[in-house]
Amino acid sequence: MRVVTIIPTFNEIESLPLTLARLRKAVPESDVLIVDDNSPDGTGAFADSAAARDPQVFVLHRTGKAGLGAAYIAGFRWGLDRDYDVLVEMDADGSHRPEQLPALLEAVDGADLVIGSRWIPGGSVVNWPVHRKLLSRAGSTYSRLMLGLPVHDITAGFRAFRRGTLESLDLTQVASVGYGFQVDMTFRVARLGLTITEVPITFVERELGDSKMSGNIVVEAIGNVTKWGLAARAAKLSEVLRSRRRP
Ligand SMILES: Nc1nc2c(ncn2[C@@H]2O[C@H](COP(=O)(O)OP(=O)(O)OP(=O)(O)O)[C@@H](O)[C@H]2O)c(=O)[nH]1
Ligand SMILES: [Mg+2]
Repeated sequence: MRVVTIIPTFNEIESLPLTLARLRKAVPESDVLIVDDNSPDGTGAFADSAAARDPQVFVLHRTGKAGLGAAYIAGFRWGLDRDYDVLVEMDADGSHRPEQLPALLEAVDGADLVIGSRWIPGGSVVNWPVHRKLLSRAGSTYSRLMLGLPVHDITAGFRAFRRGTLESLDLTQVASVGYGFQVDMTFRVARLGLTITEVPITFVERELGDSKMSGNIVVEAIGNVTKWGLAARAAKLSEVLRSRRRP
């Protein structure tokens, strides 16, 4: 099984060196692709120097900050072109512990998508205030009910995809950024009837550098979930009405 772990970065010069070292130690068999959006703080240059030292580290430089979703899509294309069997999503900021990646990789043997989940038994969050935990859980519950998804941590960003899963999605259609991107991908995978497995993880709030998430991203995610949920219901309703009208 050939694995590539994709790490999107924007201004992660403080976090990336440690995260990369931990990942290479914890899962030496995984190649690593850093997708940097021309970070002004020198993250891209650090990534280049890491790639020069380590033949399993690769870098994709993009011209400017275009959001986490666009960075992952570019990373997926890169990995699919190079025949990886499993493509992993992982943050640079230390929130996703590389030491827990083996559990995701073990589960992806029997699933099309594995999500490292904070909100199932055994999962947890370290260093989040109560209001942030509530927001994340409420967002996941709302999305689960609205979209009818069997997933407890819908915005989670520590994931392992089998290549076939990504190949069966039309990646050009995925436009959302931030948390919305993760919800969008989950919804698309579930609609194809593919298997999604959650494994518990310990999510650690970033200690270094600044968050790139904003209120806009949260609003986009909630708005999209509502729109998609209502559209799915409307489609189901018109299906029912149509079948009743048939003699
Ligand atoms: N290439 C690229 N990476 C990004 C962009 N926005 C965020 N990232 C990276 O995506 C990962 C997650 O971003 P964070 O800012 O940590 O977002 P978050 O984890 O949801 O929010 P926090 O909990 O506040 O850290 C990090 O590795 C970021 O560097 C972007 O526009 N382009
Ligand atoms: Mg983070």
